[in-house]
Amino acid sequence: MDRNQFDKKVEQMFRNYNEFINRKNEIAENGNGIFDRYIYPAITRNHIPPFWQYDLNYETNPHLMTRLGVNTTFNAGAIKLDGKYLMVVRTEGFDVKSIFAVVESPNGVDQWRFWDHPIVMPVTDDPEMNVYDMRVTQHEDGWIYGLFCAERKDLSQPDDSSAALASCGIARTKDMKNWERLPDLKSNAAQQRNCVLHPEFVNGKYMIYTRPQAGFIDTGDSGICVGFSDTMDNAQIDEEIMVDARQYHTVKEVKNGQGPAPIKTEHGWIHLAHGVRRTAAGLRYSLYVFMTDLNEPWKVIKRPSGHFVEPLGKERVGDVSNVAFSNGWIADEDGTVYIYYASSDTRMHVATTTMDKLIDYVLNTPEDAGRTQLCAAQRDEMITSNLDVLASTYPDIKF
Ligand code: M1P
Repeated sequence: MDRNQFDKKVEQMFRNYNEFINRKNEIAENGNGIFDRYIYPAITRNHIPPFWQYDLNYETNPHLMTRLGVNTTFNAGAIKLDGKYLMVVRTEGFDVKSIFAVVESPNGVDQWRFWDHPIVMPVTDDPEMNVYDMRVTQHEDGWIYGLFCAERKDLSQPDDSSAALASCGIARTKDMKNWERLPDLKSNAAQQRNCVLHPEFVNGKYMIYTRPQAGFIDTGDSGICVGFSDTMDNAQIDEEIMVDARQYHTVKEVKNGQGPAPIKTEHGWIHLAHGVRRTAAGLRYSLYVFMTDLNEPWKVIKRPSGHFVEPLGKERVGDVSNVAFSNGWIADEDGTVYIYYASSDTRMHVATTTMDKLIDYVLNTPEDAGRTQLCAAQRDEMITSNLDVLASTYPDIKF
């Protein structure tokens, strides 16, 4: 194309881009009363600025080709800072390397805009191949910590080109722009993924949610655990206590992992986690919620049954299908809770609820009755009560 066509195409590209990222999102109909989904995903690869992917120099890219493509935008940490809603998105390039990138919204729901530059995360003296799934914690020590998976080739298996080691990478910042890399977490586990820093000191120590793993994919007999460290400068946990174990015939039968840092309420800490089931179609990831004790956050005190968010409709399809995954949420001052979840390792979504509803959900959703006969009786009891309510209060409703 000639220079004139090139210039016009660049201008059109940015017009389309601005129109797209300024699009308003809307609550989808048919909510479940617990939270609202939205009609559009929050962040997709179409939100990536053109100058991240195209060489805009006519001399070096006269066909205006994508030079460094971005495939997916998912598994984002989240924080509200200086009145802005921020996500730290895992952007996966065509080269299959994940890069953390901050996106900003004025309202937590739409108009997400990527900061001009991604985070070029400093490395330790053992640089990793890949980083992903940052959990952002505003800790009471004054730092904002990002804990993420740092993945390296497993050099003990040189003949297996996919053998990898997952460990917990740690970095901290005050402004989400300048990151100080700290040594990776040391623990007794062979591998770690889904590690999250608790926002408060517990008995004077940093408390870290972990998910010790036997291998890169398999977790062995682990679940969501916690360990304690005297410092984050050289974080080390000597012992891990089980918080929430995997369980036969539940949404967390095969494995689970802590989502974002828990939210503190007067009743206890509310946790968002993912659970994994094995099906004939492969693994299915959904989100579930539980509450732990205020003073002993490793003790579960409430377990609403089943999943909280499942991959639904178009969310079910993507690079890794049938996955709902969350590592970010924001509890706002006005009581709104923004739940950021990724679908199928491909795109980000937002769902909104309120603290009141979330607390009601945790405190009043029945626990899993344990087995099918008891679950049938549990449901039948509610049906019987509802039929009474319908007959006495809503006699005109037909069903
Ligand atoms: O592909 C689904 C998810 O798989 C992993 O999660 P987990 O360690 O619990 O199996 C992670 O790689 C995550 O990024 C991914 O979304």
